[in-house]
Amino acid sequence: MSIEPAYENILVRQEGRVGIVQINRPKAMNALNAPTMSEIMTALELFDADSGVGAMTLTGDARAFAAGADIKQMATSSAVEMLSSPFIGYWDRLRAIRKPVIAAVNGWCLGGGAELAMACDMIVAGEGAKFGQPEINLGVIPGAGGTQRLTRAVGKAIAMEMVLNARQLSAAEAAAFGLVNRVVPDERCLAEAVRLAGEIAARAPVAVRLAKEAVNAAFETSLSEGVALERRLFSLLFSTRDQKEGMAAFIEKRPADWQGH
Ligand code: DAK
Repeated sequence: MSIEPAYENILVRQEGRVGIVQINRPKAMNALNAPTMSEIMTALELFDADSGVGAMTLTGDARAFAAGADIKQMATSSAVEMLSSPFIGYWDRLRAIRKPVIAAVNGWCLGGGAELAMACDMIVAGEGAKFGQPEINLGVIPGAGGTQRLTRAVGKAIAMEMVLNARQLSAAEAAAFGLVNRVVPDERCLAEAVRLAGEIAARAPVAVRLAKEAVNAAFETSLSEGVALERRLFSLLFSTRDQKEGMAAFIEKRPADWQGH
């Protein structure tokens, strides 16, 4: 019998093969304190280890995906405390998740909240979503990958404006600049992210995991190293039953029956 952890700051459920994690601190605009980040990561890691789940969706509520790290919690911290804070480790744990994670963003997506969404694999945005790195207004800069992931996503010009001058992006701008995958009516945001996650979760599971690994490698390696990794992962997939099944199904003009091995 599996025992579900008791969560205080998130809601967790499953729809088909999609695990859904909802940040639930509405009174604090879903600000990300350490217990909330810990619970998010525990829930995602449990879904990652569950063969009944093929992809995950991470969301907030109608007003905020997350308004950043909890300012009240870190306001009096020292530099040494921030340097040695375990907080940043939660983003590393998110990077280590092997199945796709799709952020469904409504409302405010600021600071650490934007960094959390950007550390996911895709972002579906409601049309009223607002993205920003307002840390400069607090006398600091992004500290959980914002300067790096944002710049890779939207380019130097827009990233400079957002990080140095707290420019906010509307959902439409975020889509135009390549930060989000698609914009949908606010009330459709989570459903669209779950639908997209469900489509991916229905695909060959090992190929999906290695596809994610290969695309992420494009941000970490040189072109030649990345292409070499891709070639090894591609070849590795020929050891799976699903590769034999997928190609046989094409030749026999029938849907493939994926087994995940
Ligand atoms: N932290 C704590 N509480 C927050 C919050 C936040 N980030 N954002 C909102 N709240 C709280 C407000 O204080 C308020 O609480 P009460 O006063 O009712 O107790 C409640 O949520 C509702 O907020 P507002 O009254 O302000 O609502 P409005 O609709 O007027 O404005 C807003 C919504 C989202 C525009 C506004 O709340 C806002 O500007 N929030 C702050 C956004 C922000 O500056 N975010 C960046 C935070 S800094 C680290 C790495 C990275 C980080 C930390 C550590 N390490 C390497 C260790 C990340 C840092 C950040 O994210």
